[in-house]
Amino acid sequence: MASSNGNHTGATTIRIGSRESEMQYTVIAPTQEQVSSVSPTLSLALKQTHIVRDALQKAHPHLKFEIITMKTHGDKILNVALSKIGSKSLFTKELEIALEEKHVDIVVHSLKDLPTTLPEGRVIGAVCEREDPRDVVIMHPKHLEASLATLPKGSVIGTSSVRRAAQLKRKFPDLVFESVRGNLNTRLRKLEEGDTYHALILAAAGVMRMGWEDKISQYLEEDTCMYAVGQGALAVECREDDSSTVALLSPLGHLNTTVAVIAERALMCTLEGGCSAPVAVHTKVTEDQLNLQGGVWSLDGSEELRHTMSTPLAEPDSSSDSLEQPVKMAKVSTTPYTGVVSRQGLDHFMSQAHNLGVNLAKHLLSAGADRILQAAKEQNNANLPSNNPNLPPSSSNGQKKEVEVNDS
Ligand code: DPM
Repeated sequence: MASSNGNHTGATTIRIGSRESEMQYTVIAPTQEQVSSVSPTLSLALKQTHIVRDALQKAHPHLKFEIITMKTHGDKILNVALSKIGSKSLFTKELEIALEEKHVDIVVHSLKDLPTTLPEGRVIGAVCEREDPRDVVIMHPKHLEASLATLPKGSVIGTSSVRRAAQLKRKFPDLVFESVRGNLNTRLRKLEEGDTYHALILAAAGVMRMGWEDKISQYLEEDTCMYAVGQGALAVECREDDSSTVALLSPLGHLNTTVAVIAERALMCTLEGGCSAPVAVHTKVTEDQLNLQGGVWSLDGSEELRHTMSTPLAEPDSSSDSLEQPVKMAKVSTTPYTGVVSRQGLDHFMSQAHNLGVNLAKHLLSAGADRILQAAKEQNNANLPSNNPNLPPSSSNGQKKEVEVNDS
């Protein structure tokens, strides 16, 4: 935790690092006077940072929270091929450095963008309550009455996610899947103002946080498209040794979300899938049980492997859904729970959830997931156009991979 005046006697300020807003301006009317009344459209990253800042402010009214924005490497070089940069932390590196050098105290992420192994000395201090984790369809204005099942043959669906493309190709072989790049604002503009895409597939959570709920045509259920590990949950990252900040984040933690994502991340970690692997999940938490369905697909969707497992979750205090613990009880333990801070009293649930993910992964591996994932990895590494998931995996055309623009 940082203090504005170097000690803790005055007003303490917690500094929150965020990717800079795209600050794309929505022009309300084309006249000169009205152009001055434009409203900035915040990026998803900054909206998410505001959500966490507001929750922290509510939990700690006496503290000050300051958002420090920075442009990340990935934001600056959107047109350079990924193969020339070769970095997965394109959008987070500057933030990681700022955290390490103590220029900021916390950083807000979409959990699905955080690797299952965090950099040394870093922890997820809180996983906030999950938004709707499903994927959704946003239709072109010309096709508002359609669904994926009724779109004409050959309709082009925009997504750069191999997970979405693989599952949907299997279900809708007559649709064509093409990469769509840019942040959420750019993608929506490409859909609505262009003639390239008939529809986009996006995460409901991002769409809702942008305030575009009324643009959603269809929610995809698990028989059609299972979601990504961690999708819909926000994670707050901090330094492992910064125990006062770890304690401060405690009220933001949401128990059901935390156990669900620990199971999902343990599955992903054991499968050794990265965030671009065709791996998906569907998780249900009931009062006393955690249910995890996991799946892996070949890139063209021809192979599918799914399995569901569950574990009992015995609640010592079923009336409370909060991770809040007295400050001095906050205990940090990173290794077993894929980066998520463990808190005394909840360790039991976290370990049950973690075991569930590991066991499901082991089951899938023994049923052939390793072969499917290895083949997918080789096809990706062979520099196949992963930004064009519609091409069959064997038809390498030598096209360079482009920057996978992360929306958050
Ligand atoms: C990751 C993927 C995508 C993002 C891959 C996947 C989607 C890329 C694309 C790991 N990160 O989901 O299979 O569609 O081209 C991202 C989004 C959000 C976080 C946007 C989205 C918002 C939702 C959330 C990009 N990261 O998926 O529509 O907070 O979970």
